[in-house]
Amino acid sequence: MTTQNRLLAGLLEARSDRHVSVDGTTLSHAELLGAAAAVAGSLDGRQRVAVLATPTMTTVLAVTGALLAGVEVVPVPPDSGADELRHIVDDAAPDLWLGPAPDGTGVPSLTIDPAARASYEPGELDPERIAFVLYTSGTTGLPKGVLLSHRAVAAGLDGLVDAWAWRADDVLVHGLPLFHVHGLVLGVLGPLRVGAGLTHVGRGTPQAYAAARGSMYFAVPTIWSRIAESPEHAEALRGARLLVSGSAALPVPVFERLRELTGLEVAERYGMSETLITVATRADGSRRAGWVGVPIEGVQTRLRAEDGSDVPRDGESVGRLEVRGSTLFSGYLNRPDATAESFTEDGWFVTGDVAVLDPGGAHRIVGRESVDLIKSAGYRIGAGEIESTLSGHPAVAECAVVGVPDDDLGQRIVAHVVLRAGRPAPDPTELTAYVGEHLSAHKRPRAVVFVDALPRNEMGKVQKKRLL
Ligand code: MCA
Ligand code: AMP
Repeated sequence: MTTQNRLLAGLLEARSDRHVSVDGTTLSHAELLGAAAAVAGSLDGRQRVAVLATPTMTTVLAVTGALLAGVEVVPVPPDSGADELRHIVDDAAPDLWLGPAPDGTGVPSLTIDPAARASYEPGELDPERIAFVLYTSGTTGLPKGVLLSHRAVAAGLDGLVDAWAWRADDVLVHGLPLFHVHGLVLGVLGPLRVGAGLTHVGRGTPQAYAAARGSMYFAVPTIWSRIAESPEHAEALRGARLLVSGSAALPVPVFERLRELTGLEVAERYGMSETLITVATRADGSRRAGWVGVPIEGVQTRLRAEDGSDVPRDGESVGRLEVRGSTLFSGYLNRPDATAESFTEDGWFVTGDVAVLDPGGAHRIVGRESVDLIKSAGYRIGAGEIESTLSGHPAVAECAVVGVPDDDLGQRIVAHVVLRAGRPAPDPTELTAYVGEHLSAHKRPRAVVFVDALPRNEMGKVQKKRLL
C-alpha cells in the first residue's frame, strides 16, 4: 500500500510566517521547502544517503530533502572517529554523502545549495519505507543501525503532538545533536510535521537557551541541571508553555529547582532509538518528579518479571519494561539475529529498562538491566565498544569500562585498565584521546584508573558492580 509522502505535512504548507533557525541561519518554511525540494530533485535513483549531522541548516536541508524524496537518511555523528565512521559506511553502504563529507570514505558527495529553490509535489510512498538508519550502541560490539520507517516516525510525532498539544504557533528551542532521535526526529521533524517554529541554538548551554525565546524547550537532564544551576538563565524560561526532559533520568532536585526558578514543572518523557518516544507526561496531565508519564497514542507497555509473569501496576513493584505499537522500528540493519533477540515470542520489544507502573498507568524508570549500557549526558554508550577499542592500545592488557553516578552527566565513563607486564603507564589522556580517535568524542572515558587486576568471580567473569 502506498500513500502520499506527507511526513513533513506542516512544512508542505510553505508558510512564510513560520521560521526555522539553526545556529544563527534562519529560513521561513516557504524558503526551507523550496531549498529542500531542490535537494530532493537532485536525488533521482538514490536509495540511501549519509549526512554528516553537524548542528547546521545544511544538515536540516539534507535530511528534509532526502525525506521529501523518499530516500533513506543515515545521520552520522560529525565527531565520529575512524573505526566508527568506517563501520557506519561499510554497514549502511550509502550511495553518497549529502552535503559535506569526511575524508577518505570512498563515497561521493553532493553539495547542497541553500539558495536553490524548487517546487515540490508529494509523491506516493509506502509508509513502511525506511526514513532513517540511526546508529546506536548496544552492550557489546559496534553500533547497530536502527531502521525507522516513515510510519514509525509519523506515529511517534503524532503521539507527542497529541500529548503536548503541539501547535503551529509554538516555537521549539533546543541545542541537541542532530544524529539522534531526540534532537533530529523530535527536535527538527516535530516542528516540520506540525508546521511550527524551531530555534536550534547550536550548543546546549544555559546562556543559549535563555537567549532564544520559545514556547517549548527540549533538553537532556545534563542541560536541565546546568540551567538549574544558573538562576538568571533559568528565569528567562518563565514565559514558556512547556519544558520537556528526556534521554535519561531527570534528578528530582533538578525538577524542584527548575520549578522554583521558572514556575514550571518539567514534563518528562521516555523512549529509545528503537521505539521512538513511547511514554510521555501530557501537557494537560499531572507532573510528578521522577515519573515519565503514560503511553502515547498507539503504544502499549507492560512490566514483566524474570519468569515472564506480569508485574502488578501498584506503583512499587519493579519489572522489565516491554513495549509494542506503531512507533516501533523495523529491525536492525543487517542484523536479523539482534532484531529477533530484542523481541519476546509474542512480539513485544524488550527495552532493557526496569520500571514501575502505577494504577493510573504512569511510569517511573528505575534503571537499566545491564551495567554495560551507559548513559552519559544523554548519550547511550556501550561499555563493550570502548573496551574493545582500548584493548587495541599497545599498553593495555585488559580493561573494564563502567558508568559511575555523576551529578552533571547522570553517569560518567570510567575505564579500569590493567597494563601489559613491563609497560610503563601511559598518560591517561593518551588513552582517552585514543578512544576519541577511533570512536567519537562523547565515548571518551572521563577518568582512567590503573589497576593490578580486574575483580572476577569464580567463573572468571569480570564483576563490574565491584568497580562502581
Ligand atoms: C568531554 N570533554 C572531554 C572529555 N569529555 N575532554 C577530555 N576527555 C574527556 N573524556 C570535553 C568536551 O570535549 C568539552 O570540551 C568539555 O569537556 C565539556 O564537555 P561536556 O561536559 O560533555 O559538555 P558539552 O560539550 O557542553 O556537552 C554537554 C551536552 C551534550 C550539551 C549535554 O553532551 C549533549 O548535547 N548531549 C545530548 C545527547 C543527546 O541528544 N542524546 C539523545 C540520545 P570543549 O568545550 O573544548 O568542546 S537519546 C534519544 O534520542 C532517545 C530516543 C531519547 O529518549 O531522547
Ligand atoms: P537511546 O536509544 O540513545 O535513545 O537511549 C534510550 C535509553 O535512554 C532508554 O533505554 C533509557 O535507558 C534512557 N532514557 C530515555 N529517556 C529516559 C527517561 N526519561 N528517564 C530515564 N531513562 C531514559
